[in-house]
Amino acid sequence: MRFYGFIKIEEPGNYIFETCSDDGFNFYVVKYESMVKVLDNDGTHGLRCVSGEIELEEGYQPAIVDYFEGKATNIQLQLYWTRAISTKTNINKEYIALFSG
Ligand SMILES: [Ca+2]
Repeated sequence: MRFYGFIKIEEPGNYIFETCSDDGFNFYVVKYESMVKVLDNDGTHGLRCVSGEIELEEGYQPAIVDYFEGKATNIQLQLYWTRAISTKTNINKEYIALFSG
């Protein structure tokens, strides 16, 4: 099922959304007249969480939600958000170590 609506943004900036759903759930925001997929948790699955980040302007932003229920024995849908405190940067080499197999 597809639902159309709005999300109210009081402060512009980057927002991190997270969903935990059973089963499928996709979340889109319409930016510059294009659907931007923020969360992709599609398909048939048990409770599974995914997150995504998007920069949003202040105001009522058009939002679209797809929800799909596979087995009706287990139904869960949670949606969270938080403001991203800063924008993404390159990871400094002091903070990451990788070794070849
Ligand atoms: Ca289910």
